[in-house]
Amino acid sequence: MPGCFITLEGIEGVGKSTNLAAMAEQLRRANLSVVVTREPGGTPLAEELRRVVLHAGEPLSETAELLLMFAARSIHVEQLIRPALARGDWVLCDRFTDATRAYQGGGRGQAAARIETLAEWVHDDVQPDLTVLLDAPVEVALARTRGRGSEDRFERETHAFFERVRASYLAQARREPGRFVVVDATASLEEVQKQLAIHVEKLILNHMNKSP
Ligand code: Z5A
Repeated sequence: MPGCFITLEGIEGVGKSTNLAAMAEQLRRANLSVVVTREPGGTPLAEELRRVVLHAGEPLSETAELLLMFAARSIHVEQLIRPALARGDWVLCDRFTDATRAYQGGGRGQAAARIETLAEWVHDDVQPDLTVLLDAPVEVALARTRGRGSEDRFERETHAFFERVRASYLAQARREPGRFVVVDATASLEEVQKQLAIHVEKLILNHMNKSP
């Protein structure tokens, strides 16, 4: 039976990396085989593209940024995500195409139709079973990452940019309530992890009920 694909989304600082680790631990305790990965990146070559897109040493057009995100995604899906799901693994991914919809679509203003064409081309057969949107006001999320040192191209963006990204994420969650769960990331870490554990448990049970 194919595995399960869970993605974590949200603006910078909402706690994706922190909570991904706790979710992976929960799945392992349930004796499931887990692959933890991230975007952009996830394979050596896709990580090279991540470095380019986050730390380009020269101006990068919005079109080039969008195409680099999907180039990295194409490598990641082909080399890691699709084979892992085919083996029956549970794949936990820190960001996926919803991030492109939010950052390149909502944030930069790239046309939704263009993004959907690329998404269909690159991973029509690979879609998340569950997407957790960790949501917090921009000032709360950004305050958590302040003082971490050198900033990438996105971290240098304006408050207004992150407001557009957050609004796009929330609109996506409203459009696809069957796939998204929105978790209040301003709650304590303990409370956030309690909420996430409930959603993961539900998914495990649903998946087990589907098995032949
Ligand atoms: N990007 C894009 O534009 N298009 C795309 O298609 C994709 C990505 C895939 C890199 O992403 C950039 O790529 C990203 C969007 C763009 N840039 N931005 N912004 P990334 O995911 O690698 O980078 P990030 O979002 O900047 O990650 P982050 O800053 O590490 O955020 P996080 O993983 O969500 O947060 P965290 O590291 O788990 O937590 C931050 C701190 O908050 C940490 O000290 C925690 O202990 C603390 N924390 C976490 N939760 C709580 C709660 N509940 N209470 C209190 N404190 C907490």
